[in-house]
Amino acid sequence: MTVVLKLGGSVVTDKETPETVDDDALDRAVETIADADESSLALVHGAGSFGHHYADKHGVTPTEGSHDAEGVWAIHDSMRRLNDEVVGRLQAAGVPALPVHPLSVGARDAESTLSFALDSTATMLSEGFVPVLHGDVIAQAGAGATIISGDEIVAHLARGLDADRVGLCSTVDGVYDADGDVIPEITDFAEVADALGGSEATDVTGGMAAKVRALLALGAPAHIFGPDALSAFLAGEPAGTRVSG
Ligand code: IP8
Repeated sequence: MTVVLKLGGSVVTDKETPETVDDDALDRAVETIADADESSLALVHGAGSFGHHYADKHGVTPTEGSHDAEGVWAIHDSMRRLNDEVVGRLQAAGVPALPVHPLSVGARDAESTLSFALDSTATMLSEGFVPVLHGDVIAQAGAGATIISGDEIVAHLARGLDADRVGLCSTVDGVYDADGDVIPEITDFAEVADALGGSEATDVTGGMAAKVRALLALGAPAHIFGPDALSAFLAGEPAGTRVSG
């Protein structure tokens, strides 16, 4: 059973204060992961108050690249420091975590098609480690370097590792309907298009419509849930909204 789990940037950092880890929330997530009996787990974390701050400062987005090496390094370095923090706390809790930095293993061509070597991640998993990836900057042909979000990495890992389950742990309890209740299951975007702003809703900030569409296109069932449901997700139990195309 291979599980891909993303800890959202808003879960592990204090989004209001630049470069600040949310100690309590991260420790709680780490403890839950350490207590779970999951033998093949790949983790991804978002940027929160680390990478987004520097991405804004240097004007780098998933579609706007930069050739300024110092700026690109500043974005990557902030994510590397957050990754160090996550890996260090996991190891301290007994989880055999190791870092995988997307800048060093991925690239996009001029049409934005991603190539992302999974050898290191897959081999870590088969050797009993827990690879920990993160949103990052990656080189892009003709554009310098652009942002790759944690969600894009999750989708790539889910397909490339043939994941059995995918989880997105964020600060919301799931996908909400128009009345503010969590929708238990989504199998078709049309079911939730109205609640999420319509099927044409564009999404440059990683909003819910884009997440749901991307998850529906995966081969594996995915769950969107809040931190309280993390242990249920890791135990294979229902958690938040199940998205399965
Ligand atoms: O928080 C963004 O990743 P996300 C990555 O998963 C950077 O959207 C470096 C801003």
